[in-house]
Amino acid sequence: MIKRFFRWMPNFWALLFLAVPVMGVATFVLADRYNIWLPRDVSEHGRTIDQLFFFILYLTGIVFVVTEVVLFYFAWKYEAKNNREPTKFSHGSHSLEVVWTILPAVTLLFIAIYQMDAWAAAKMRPPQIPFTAEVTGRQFNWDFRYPGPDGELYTQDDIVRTDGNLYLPVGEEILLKITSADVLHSFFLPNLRMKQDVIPGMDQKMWFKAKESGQFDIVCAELCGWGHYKMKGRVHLLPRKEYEAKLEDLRKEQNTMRTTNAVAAE
Ligand SMILES: [Cu+2]
Repeated sequence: MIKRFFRWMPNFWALLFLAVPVMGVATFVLADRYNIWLPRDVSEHGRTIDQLFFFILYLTGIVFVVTEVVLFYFAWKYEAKNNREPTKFSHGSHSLEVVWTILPAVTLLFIAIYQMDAWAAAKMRPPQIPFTAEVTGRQFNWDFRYPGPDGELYTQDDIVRTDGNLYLPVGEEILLKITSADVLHSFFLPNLRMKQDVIPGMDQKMWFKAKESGQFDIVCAELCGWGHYKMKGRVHLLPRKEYEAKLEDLRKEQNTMRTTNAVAAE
């Protein structure tokens, strides 16, 4: 039966190979319509990151389609059924190999230079401002610590939260300090186009400016143990006034808990 199938459709393998670029391009074209494309960008710098992403996507996309079509063409043309002559192997072409080594090398070098500014802005030039909050990754939660009214971290009036909700002001430069209490994690804010590996024993910095208020996902992007899947949270981007009121609420709540604990301990 299989034999009969191949007699009926001698170029089956060539067509199967052709299906790869066709489905690949179709997925790309339809992704936006079915909402499985990039999450909405609410950051000020995100456009630069997205532009880089699209530039590389189109570049690799064109190479991908051309390669797949050539593969299809040869699979179709040299199908064994229609070519009785045995294959002849060649020892390769020296100049062709030089060309296909130099071309990708130049392309990679170009991308490396082209993205340098974006990298420096996102990873090398932190703003000279006090920390907005500290983020601690632990198996399997994100903990947040905010400076109290004195504006300084690690003092008596700090607010510590372990419920996975991070509150930040919108439209302002934000500087986060990122640490780990145990293993490698990765603090990922998809809607802010920000991702930073979290490494035990190291203090990392992350900075950005959000341009829209709302609630967005916090994810761990580094497999960190059995509970990695549930290491998620929410970032709440609030206008200045609401943000201040929220922090004040959290501080009061914390103080009440402290007083209650103190009373209970007596
Ligand atoms: Cu994780």
